Amino acid sequence: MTASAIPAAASASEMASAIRFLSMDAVEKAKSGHPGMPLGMADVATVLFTRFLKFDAKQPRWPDRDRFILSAGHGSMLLYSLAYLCGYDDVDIDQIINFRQFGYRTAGHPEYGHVAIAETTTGPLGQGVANAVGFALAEAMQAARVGKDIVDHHTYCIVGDGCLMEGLSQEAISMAGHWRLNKLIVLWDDNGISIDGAVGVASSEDQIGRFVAAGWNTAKVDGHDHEAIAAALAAAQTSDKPTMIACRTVIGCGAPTKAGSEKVHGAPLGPDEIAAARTKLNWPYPAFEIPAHVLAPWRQAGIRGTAARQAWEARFAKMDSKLKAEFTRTLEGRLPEGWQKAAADFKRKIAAERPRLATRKSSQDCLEVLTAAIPEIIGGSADLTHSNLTDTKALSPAVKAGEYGGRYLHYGIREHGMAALMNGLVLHGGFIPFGATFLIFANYLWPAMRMSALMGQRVLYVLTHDSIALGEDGPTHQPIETLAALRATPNLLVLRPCDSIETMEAYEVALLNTSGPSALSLSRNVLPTVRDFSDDNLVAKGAYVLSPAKGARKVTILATGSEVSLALDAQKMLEDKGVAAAVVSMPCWELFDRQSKEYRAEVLGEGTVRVAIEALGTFGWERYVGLEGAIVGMTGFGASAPPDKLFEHFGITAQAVVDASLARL
Ligand SMILES: Cc1ncc(C[n+]2csc(CCOP(=O)(O)OP(=O)(O)O)c2C)c(N)n1
Ligand SMILES: [Mg+2]
Repeated sequence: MTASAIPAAASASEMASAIRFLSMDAVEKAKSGHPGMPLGMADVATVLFTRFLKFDAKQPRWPDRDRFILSAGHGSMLLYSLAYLCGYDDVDIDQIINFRQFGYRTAGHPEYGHVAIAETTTGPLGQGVANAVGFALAEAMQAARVGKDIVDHHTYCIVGDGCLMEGLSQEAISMAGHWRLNKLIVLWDDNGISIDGAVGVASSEDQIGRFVAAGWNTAKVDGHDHEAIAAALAAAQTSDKPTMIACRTVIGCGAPTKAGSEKVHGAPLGPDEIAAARTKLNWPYPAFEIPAHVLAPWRQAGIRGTAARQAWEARFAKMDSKLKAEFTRTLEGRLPEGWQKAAADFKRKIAAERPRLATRKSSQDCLEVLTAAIPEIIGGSADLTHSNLTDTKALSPAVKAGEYGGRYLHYGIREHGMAALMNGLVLHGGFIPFGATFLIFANYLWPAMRMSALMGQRVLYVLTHDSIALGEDGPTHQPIETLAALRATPNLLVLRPCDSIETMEAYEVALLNTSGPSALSLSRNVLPTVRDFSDDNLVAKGAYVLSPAKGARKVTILATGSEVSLALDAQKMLEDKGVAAAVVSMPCWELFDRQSKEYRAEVLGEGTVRVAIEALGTFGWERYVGLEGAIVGMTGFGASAPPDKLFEHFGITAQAVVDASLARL
C-alpha cells in the first residue's frame, strides 16, 4: 500500500457517527425500527468495540472471545452496524439495506443463529441481562474446569431502562451479585426515556443503589464522553464484583430536533431530520456509504483480537490431550461414551425390581445415573431441592461465590431468573443445564422457556407435583392449564412419564434433543412400575400400546404419567365386563405427532371408542379422542384435600373411564 492510499485516521466520534447513520438510514429504509437507542449508545459501543472487547470478526465463535449481549434488543441496528463495520462476514451492506426484510439475517430484533454477533436472541426486555449472568457463570465454571489459560473472558451487556424495570432483572442482578461474577460488566443506557415518555412517569428508584444492594460495583459516566467510558470499563475489568456502569446518554443523540424525546425511540426519523443530522454531525456521505477513512479503522478494530486469538490457539494446542478432548466435546454438545449403557443398566434393574415410586423420585434416581455419566450436566432447583429431588452425589458441591468447580445450582426462589440463566449457560457452551420447580410455577418462567424453544437450545425443565394429586397444597399449587400451554409451545418437548423406565427414556430423549428444550412433568404421588425393559426407547415414539386388548379392541384408553396406572385398572374392569380395551401410554404428544400416519392410526385404534385420562385440564385432548371421545380430566381449578378425596370428587377414576367407555359402545 502506498502512503497516499492509507486513509487519514477517523476520530472516535466519526466512528460513532458511522453507527448513527447506518442505524438511522436502515430504519428509514425499513420504515420501521428503533433509532433512538443505537444513536444514544453509539459512543459507548464504539469505545467498547474498538478498545475493550476481545473478539475477532473473522472468527466470531472463537471459544475464549468476550461475550457481548444487547439486552435492549430493540436497538438491533446498533448490533448490525457493529457487525458490518467490524467486518463480520455474515453482515454485508446488503443486510443493512434490507434490515427487517424477509430472507435477510438482520431481523427486527437480534436472533441467535441469524447473525454471528448475536450471542442470544433479545427483544423481550430483561431476558438478555439474565442470559448475560448465565454466560458469566458458565465462564467461571468452565475456567474452574480447564484453567484460565483456556477460559478467561468477560461478558458485557447493554441494558436499557426497560430491562431494569422488568422484574426478571432483579432476579438476575441478585444471582450475579451472590455468585460474585466479577467478569460481568453491564452498561446501562441511562437515557431517562422509554416509550411512554420520561422514565419518571413510571419509575423513581435509585438504580445504582439497587445494584449496590445486590453486591455490585457501580460507576456513573457521561455516555458520550469516550475517555470517561474507557476509564470506567478499565476499572470494571479488574473489579472483584460484577460492575454496572450507568451511562448517561441522550436518546437519539445526533438527531437535531428529536434527540432526548420518546419520539426517537421506535420510529423512523424522517428525511428532513436525517438531512439535518448529516449537517449537524458533518456527515456528507450518502446513505449506506461509509467513507474509507472511517471504515478502515473499524475493520481494523474487527481484527484487533487476532493476536489474542492466535495466542489462545497456541495455548490450546499445548493443552493436556484428555482435557482438550473433553473441552472440545462439551463445547460441541456431544455426549460422552457410555452414558446410554448406564441408562440401559438402570432400566434393566428397574424392570427386575419393579419399585413403586413417585416419578419425581424416579427422576432423582435417573439423575443420579446421568449426572455421574455426563459431567457437563449442571443444575438445581428454585429452592425446592427436597421436593423436586434434584440433588445427586455427582452434582455436589454447590456453586458458591469464588468456588465454581461444583455442579449444583441453588437458583433461589427465582424461577424466571433460573430459566433465563440456563439459556445463557447453554448458549455459552460447555454445559447442559437443568432447572426445577413445581409444574404450576412453569408460568413464572414461561417467557424464558419460550426463548429456549425459539433459540432451539437443549435446556431441561424438571417440573414436579404435576397434577391435583399434589393434594393438600390446594388449587394455587395444582396445575390445570399448565401442561396444555406447554404443549402449545413450538419446539418444546413435553414429557410426562409414568414410571422409572419411562422417566429414564424421557431423560434420554431430552438429552438427545439437541435442537430444543424439554420439559419433564413428574408426579408427587407414588406409582407402580408398569413398563418392561425395551431395547427401543418407547417414549421416543411419543405414544405406544402399553397393554394390548385381549381380543378385538373395542376401547382405547389414552393416558399419561400418573394416570397410566388408573388406565390399566380401567382396562381390567372393562375386561371383566367382556369389553376388550387397550391402554396407550402417551408421554409426549409432540413426538407422537411426528410418527407415520399408519403408526398413529394403529396406536389410537381407529374405529374404537377412545377415552383419555389425565389429572390436569382437558384442553387439547380432543385431537386424539375426537369430538365423540371422552376426556376424563379437570375443567376447573382444584381444591385443597388429600389426593384420594380429590380424585373421587373430580371424577378422575378408573370407574369414570369405564362409565365413559360403556356409554359410547
Ligand atoms: C417484556 C417486554 N415488554 C415490552 C416490550 C416493548 N418495548 C420495547 S422497547 C420498550 C421501552 C424500553 O425502554 P428503554 O429500555 O428505556 O429503551 P429506550 O426507549 O431508551 O431505547 C418497550 C416497552 C418489550 N420489548 N419487552
Ligand atoms: Mg430508556
